Amino acid sequence: MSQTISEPTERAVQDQSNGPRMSDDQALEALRTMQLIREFESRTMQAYQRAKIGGFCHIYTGQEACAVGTIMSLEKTDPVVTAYRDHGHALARGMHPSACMAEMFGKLAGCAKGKGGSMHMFDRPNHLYGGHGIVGAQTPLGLGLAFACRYQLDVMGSGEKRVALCYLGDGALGQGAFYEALNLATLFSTPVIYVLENNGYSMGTALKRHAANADRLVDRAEAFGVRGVEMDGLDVMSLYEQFRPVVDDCRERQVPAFVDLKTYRYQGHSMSDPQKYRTKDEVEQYKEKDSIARLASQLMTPKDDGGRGILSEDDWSAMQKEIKDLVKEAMDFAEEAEAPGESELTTDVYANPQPNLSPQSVYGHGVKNPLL
Ligand SMILES: Cc1ncc(C[n+]2csc(CCOP(=O)(O)OP(=O)(O)O)c2C)c(N)n1
Ligand SMILES: [Mg+2]
Repeated sequence: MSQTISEPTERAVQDQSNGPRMSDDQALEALRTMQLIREFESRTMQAYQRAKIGGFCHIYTGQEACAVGTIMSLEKTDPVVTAYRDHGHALARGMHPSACMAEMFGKLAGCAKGKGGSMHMFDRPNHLYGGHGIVGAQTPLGLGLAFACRYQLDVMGSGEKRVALCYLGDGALGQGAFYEALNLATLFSTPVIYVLENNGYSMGTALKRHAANADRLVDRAEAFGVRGVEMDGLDVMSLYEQFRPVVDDCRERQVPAFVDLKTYRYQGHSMSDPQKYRTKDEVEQYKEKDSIARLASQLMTPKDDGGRGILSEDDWSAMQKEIKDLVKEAMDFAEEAEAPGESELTTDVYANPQPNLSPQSVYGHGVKNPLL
């Protein structure tokens, strides 16, 4: 059954009292990061088709404003955790495109030494704690990260109020672990913000077919005493202006929140999805509301006509070219980078390696276990 265009963006988006306006510099930065993600994803698809990338691979194109508008509202030390559609979050969090692409190519220079691949982007210096493949599994982890922030503040006297951002897809709303996490979030008063990237589908199942009371998903959070807010996930400036006050409030009061972002993915669920469950027309209608085209146009429109008037056609072309070159460099880097050696089979695998395991029991094929 195909989803109609009235899903999900025409569902009521609550009126929000807006926070600080996105500055001109921030708006340009948002445009650049969103375009970086788009270009990166288009190269990722090409590399996947050339069999340079193995395993599952989920493309973020269409949802760029979600990662960018929310991550721009954070401090650098706020922890972030997400699901498997994670390349955009990694880039928005500051991971270098070369480290991200090398990870997908399974190379040693990847952010997880090539052992995680597309679904497991991990970047501790930038406080990104994955990339998780089990639907909903990141939701208790988000709670744990927020609990750690609170513990460091209250018990260890860090003096730093932090918030944790935990992204989830609409499909993850069906996981019980999420409600266990919401329950504890209120009980323990943890500053976790659950960001629902509501793209209207869980694989090939439309939201209305998998979620009861789909027009009021915020009620689920409110049932646990967690504030729930709906926002347009296709307009990065308004998203930032509404999301930032939520972050500030959760940081200040050290409380949780839930944000339902209405968005859309242009590509199939993963690289192997024939997309029989939706029409081409539906995708085209969402492309007309494209978040990057919208932002570029807002920045190019003269002030007198209600825009920002800070970007010329030439500036925009130059920005696109600079990003194209950067992503091409990342591709070349990933292609040429060294593959992990056999010794990497056991590093970072066990926190407490068991010395009494025989090499055969670990590998079977007579490969020497360097830990033994
Ligand atoms: C526990 C579990 N069940 C099933 C799957 C298979 N699966 C992978 S992605 C997915 C759909 C999730 O959709 P959603 O949460 O909306 O995220 P989106 O792909 O739209 O970003 C499913 C069912 C899984 N990975 N984990
Ligand atoms: Mg979804």
